[in-house]
Amino acid sequence: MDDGTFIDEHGDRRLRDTEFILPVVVGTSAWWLGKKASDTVTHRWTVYLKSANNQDISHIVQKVTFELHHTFNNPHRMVLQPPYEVTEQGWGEFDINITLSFTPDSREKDVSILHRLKLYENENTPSTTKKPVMSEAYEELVFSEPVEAFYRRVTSTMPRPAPDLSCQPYTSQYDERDELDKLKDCRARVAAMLTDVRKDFEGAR
Ligand code: SLL
Repeated sequence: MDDGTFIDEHGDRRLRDTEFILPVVVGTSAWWLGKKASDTVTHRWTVYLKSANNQDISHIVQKVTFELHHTFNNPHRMVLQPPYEVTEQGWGEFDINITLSFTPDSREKDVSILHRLKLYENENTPSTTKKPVMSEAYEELVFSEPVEAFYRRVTSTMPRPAPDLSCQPYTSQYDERDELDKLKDCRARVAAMLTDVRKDFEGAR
């Protein structure tokens, strides 16, 4: 009888046609040090990874490693518990490779996300010590046909709030309705553009 599961090549039972989605946000927040800035230290910054809906994800994530620029001491920073963040001081912007490892029972491969540390707003916005410069990106990590035991374990756990990040007050609160509105907006614009293109095309014939 088909119970919606199958055994993969490693002998793990997986759920057919099922997806487990983990929405996350990666970001940086940077404070300009103003009068306290020196040549080598102009900013204090934090790079972080959090669940997009502020839930504790430590039952899914085993560790998060942040690969900093080689000018930092021990650039390979491993964080085993939430909050998944690293705070440092420096002078320059660079790309940070963020690697997530999942709990072994997921049988999922590590996932890497590249995120650029942002210290400066655009040219027309002067630096201020009043609020941090933020840069965030939303990512959906999709586990397709997940291992059944893992899926049952993580979906039966009551969601718990995530511990606060050090830059918590400045991080965005992800709102699905906002995103849906943006998507609708995009679709409408694409449809309008297509109509224009079609009109031009018809006109040219
Ligand atoms: C740049 N390509 O030139 C980049 C490199 C490196 C930033 C930025 C180190 C601080 C420290 C630091 O801020 N490195 O060693 O304490 O802009």
